[in-house]
Amino acid sequence: MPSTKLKIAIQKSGRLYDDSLKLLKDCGIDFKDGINKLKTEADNFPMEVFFLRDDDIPQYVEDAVADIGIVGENVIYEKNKKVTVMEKLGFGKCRLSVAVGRNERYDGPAYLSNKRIATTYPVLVSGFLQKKNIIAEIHEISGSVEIAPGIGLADAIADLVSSGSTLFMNGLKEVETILHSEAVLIRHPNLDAGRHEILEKLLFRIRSVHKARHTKYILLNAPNANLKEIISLLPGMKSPTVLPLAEPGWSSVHSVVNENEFWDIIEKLKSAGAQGILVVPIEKMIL
Ligand code: PRT
Ligand code: ZN
Repeated sequence: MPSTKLKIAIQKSGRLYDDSLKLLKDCGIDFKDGINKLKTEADNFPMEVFFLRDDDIPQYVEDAVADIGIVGENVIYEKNKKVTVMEKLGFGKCRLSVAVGRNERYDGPAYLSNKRIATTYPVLVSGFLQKKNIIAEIHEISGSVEIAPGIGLADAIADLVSSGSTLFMNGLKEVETILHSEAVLIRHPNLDAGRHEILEKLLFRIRSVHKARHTKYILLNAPNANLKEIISLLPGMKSPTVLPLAEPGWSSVHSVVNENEFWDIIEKLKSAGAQGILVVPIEKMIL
């Protein structure tokens, strides 16, 4: 009997391609990448990788052609397929926003009443309009949405925004956010036990990689007289490791700190007499 493999669908090329590959590689999964390929097999993990257009991924996962997939939330909620969202992946961040001409006076969603809105996201936009009790005309177009107001095709647009420079360059301003989106891992709603087990292994690795990305390993030298104060500043996984230095009266302290509190803690450590502070990235973090 052939052994079970988990089939994952990722974007073939485009904004999610590099980060999706990197995530799998950071999880220790090796395979040849997807330029001019439809699928490949991992060398060291029971996984097959399919390279597809992002718009098709929810359908393939609903149909169990792929067991899992990596795709933007914007695509999932627009396509409304029967898939389960497992994990936010922290890349491909953007928002689906409504934008109008820079010089328009926008005073709330009522502005959009009876206006023409160009978008590639008709489902999400009509959901937004319904929620706001606004009746407007949605023009579904397949690309270059941002030029629609300039050529008289629409009064407003709803499109994905990340830096905002596309809107700016087209004389538009962002006035409403319909959805915040990032890449997520999705799965078919009913995976068999074998595939489920592989997925659990993958999720465990993904979470270890994420934890590590937000955490740094810190080493410093502390005068023994201030050890207590310095240790109290370091949360660590359990408690910091303290080792005596060759020089009497000094210790080496090792711990982990969260990225968010990092600069704050460094300042306090310095004022408490810590010296030779080294901060190094952590590759994986198993809790
Ligand atoms: O060929 P395929 O169908 O697979 O790819 P695609 O062309 O449909 O998608 P792609 O690669 O452009 O985007 C894939 C996913 O990346 C999207 O579904 C989003 O989840 C995510 N993402 C993140 C973005 C953006 N940021 C983004 N800025 N997708 C598109 N954009 C576009 C936006 O449509 C607009 O044209 O970038 C422009 C705006 O960018 P800023 O930086 O000027 O604001
Ligand atoms: Zn697409």
